[in-house]
Amino acid sequence: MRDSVVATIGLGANLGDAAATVQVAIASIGALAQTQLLRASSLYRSAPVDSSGPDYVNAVVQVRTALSAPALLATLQTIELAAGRERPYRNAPRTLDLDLLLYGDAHISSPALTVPHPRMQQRAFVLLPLAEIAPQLVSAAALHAVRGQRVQR
Ligand code: PH2
Ligand code: MG
Ligand code: MG
Repeated sequence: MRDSVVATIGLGANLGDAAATVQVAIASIGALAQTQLLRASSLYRSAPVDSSGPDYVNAVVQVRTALSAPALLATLQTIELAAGRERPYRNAPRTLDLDLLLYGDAHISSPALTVPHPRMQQRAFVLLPLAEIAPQLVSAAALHAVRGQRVQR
């Protein structure tokens, strides 16, 4: 793929059949135009962080994509909508959340998108699956800092 970038995407769901939704979303991401799925983590069960409702199912994937960051974000939002995503309030329980965590080594700060994701280093439900597929991106200190959060593979 020409002019492509490795992007890292976090998946989360805690309404409906969350595990099935996350599996379908991984397949949908792999089917995106100009995008190739490189690695997908196992599914993890995690306690809600600053959120409510049932436990979440979380995962992280890496893709190689020729889509720009805004184009990738827009396509991820169409996958969220197809899964019935509603946004009644911040951090509400959700059928599917797809977060662009990293886009190569880009630093992006726009009203619509902040990359690297500003809270990823504080969240075990991101760091543990990320460490499974890209250990070089996760420091021992970061893992140590989130050791109190309940996350189970
Ligand atoms: N996502 C949030 C807020 N809290 N907690 C868990 N365990 N998993 C998530 O994916 C999650 C969360 C906002 O996107
Ligand atoms: Mg999120
Ligand atoms: Mg989100």
